[in-house]
Amino acid sequence: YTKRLRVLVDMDGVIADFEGGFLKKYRAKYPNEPYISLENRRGFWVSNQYGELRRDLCEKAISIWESKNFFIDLEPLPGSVAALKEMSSMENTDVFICTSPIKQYSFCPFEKYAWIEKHLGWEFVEQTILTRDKTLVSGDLLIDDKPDILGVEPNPTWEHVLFTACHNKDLPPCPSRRRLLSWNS
Ligand code: BVP
Repeated sequence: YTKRLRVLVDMDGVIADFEGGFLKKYRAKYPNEPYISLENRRGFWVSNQYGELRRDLCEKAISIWESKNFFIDLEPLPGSVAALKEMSSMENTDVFICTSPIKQYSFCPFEKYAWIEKHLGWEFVEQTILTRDKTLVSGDLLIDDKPDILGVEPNPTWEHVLFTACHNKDLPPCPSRRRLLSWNS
């Protein structure tokens, strides 16, 4: 018996370009408002940084990802589709997509499944876990761009591999945590 490797892969910021999709639709909807370039993004929460820029921009930012077609229109991040297909074709390896939907549930959960079918195919819809608490999901690795992944389970089974994104690229190096720079390099 060979132990299988279970890899959990986050969606927004790891396989789907949430930050790029957000900025494009925000600038289209609010062409006269200030914005934060991807180069200057700091901190996981887009809404927090926009709220710090000007108080009312927090809700304007939120209105973007709460809109219909926001999640389905996201572009895949470079190399992500090929990497997921290649990983799932490897021997003794199970790949799951593990993603947290936003609380406004009108469009996001449906569009996440539709995105996965569109870009990765039906096989991956079966491998999809929607949860607001990733500490409850067991796996060997969790590839995720969020620096702090917390929940009710204090000792998750997975090792968190931090996927580099515009908002976490300048975090002080943490020797105990592995990083994945991109799917291509
Ligand atoms: O569905 C995404 C977008 C949303 O949180 C979810 C993060 O999921 P994971 O990547 O952890 O799986 N989201 C929400 C806000 C603000 C809400 Br108020 C935000 O600033 N950034 C963000 O990604």
